[in-house]
Amino acid sequence: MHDGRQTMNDHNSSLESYTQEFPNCETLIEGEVQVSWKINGSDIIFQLRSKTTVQEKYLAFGVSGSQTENLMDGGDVTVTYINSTGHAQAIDYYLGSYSQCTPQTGQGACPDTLASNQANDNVGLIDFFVEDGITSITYRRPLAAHDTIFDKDILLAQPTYMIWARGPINAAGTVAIHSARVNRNSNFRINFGRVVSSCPPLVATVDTVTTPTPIPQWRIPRIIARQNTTFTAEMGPSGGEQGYEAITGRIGWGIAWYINDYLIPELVVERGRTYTFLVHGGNDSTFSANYHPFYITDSEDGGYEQLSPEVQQVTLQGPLCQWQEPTGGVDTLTVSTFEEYLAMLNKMCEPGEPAELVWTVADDTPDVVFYQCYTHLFLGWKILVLDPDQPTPTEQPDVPEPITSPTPDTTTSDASNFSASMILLVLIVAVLRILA
Ligand SMILES: [Cu+2]
Repeated sequence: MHDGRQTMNDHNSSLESYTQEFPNCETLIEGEVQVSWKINGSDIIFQLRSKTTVQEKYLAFGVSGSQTENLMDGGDVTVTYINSTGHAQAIDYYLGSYSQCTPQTGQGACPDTLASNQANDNVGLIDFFVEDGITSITYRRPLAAHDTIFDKDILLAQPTYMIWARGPINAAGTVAIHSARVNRNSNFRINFGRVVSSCPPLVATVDTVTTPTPIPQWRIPRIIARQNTTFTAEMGPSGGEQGYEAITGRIGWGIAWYINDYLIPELVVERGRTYTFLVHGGNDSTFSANYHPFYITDSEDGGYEQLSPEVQQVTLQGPLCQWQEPTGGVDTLTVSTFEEYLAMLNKMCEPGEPAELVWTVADDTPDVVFYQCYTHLFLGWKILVLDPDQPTPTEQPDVPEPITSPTPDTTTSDASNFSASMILLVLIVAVLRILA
């Protein structure tokens, strides 16, 4: 845990005036998270205080997307977190839709500056410190919306519907799906113009040595396909810490590919064989949250669209089939096996025939490739590629092995880094065809 003080002295205002007691306070999560504020001219200064702050976990707080309920969609929030180098961040976000940020289109939960190149980051970090086990991040934003659409007003004359959420920051540096958030029907409003208010004191828990309990990984069987085989590719929830995160060792968004009704199973294929993927990833490109073109690549990340602005010819789509958790969600930590989890899910399918990807594995295909989503990062997993005379490895390792990709850095937008991914992608594009 970072313990120290980081200060950004904004404008010429004195730090003293910012760090004196905040007259107003409201509880976001009882005993865990509080927000204090004060009005400073045309700005409002917020201080978020949290009992538990883990690096790369965000706390987002801001104005609801609706004036009558606590709605994430359309919300204008500030995402605060401590990054991997121990520095505080306070970033102006617009929650355009309930999906991962797609920087190319600005759709999803994006920083304002990615949501539109017309929009600005109107939030300024002021101060960050840890004291008595309580982490405080202080930032300011204008009371009045600066960017139309992407910012929302905070009114002093009447209560404002507010939203908050907590969750992980993903490897791309943007928010992943929340692990906790305000209840949509909670009628949570704050009267920012009120005179004075207080919260019960926030007391850090004095932990004896906290050894994080390892989270048991769901056992997802490999699909061994040493003959020509047809697979079905659909979307579903990523199963939280026991699913995608445990399997891959990284943070996803909250949805992932399901192959033959299994959450991101490892596929074992053979060079020279032909595999057909029946793809149900959604085909409405204007709705990026539900648009998941399927492709195979040597990139562990996927999200090809985010990596390359110029090549857009992959159009492998099909009507969406998506497994969904029941209303209210599932606490996956109480579910001991994937099979138990799947039994709780319902599958919703749009009408129509799936798209069909036909892939004949070439002799020079690398030993490990990945099935991914073209629009979003971190939705797929591994395909093990064997030679015809090579025996199937018998053991599935308990801990994901580090993947060594032949591409040195697949997360930048440097065009020179795409070549290795592209070679394989182009091979596949050459053989794909779409059923009418
Ligand atoms: Cu996708």
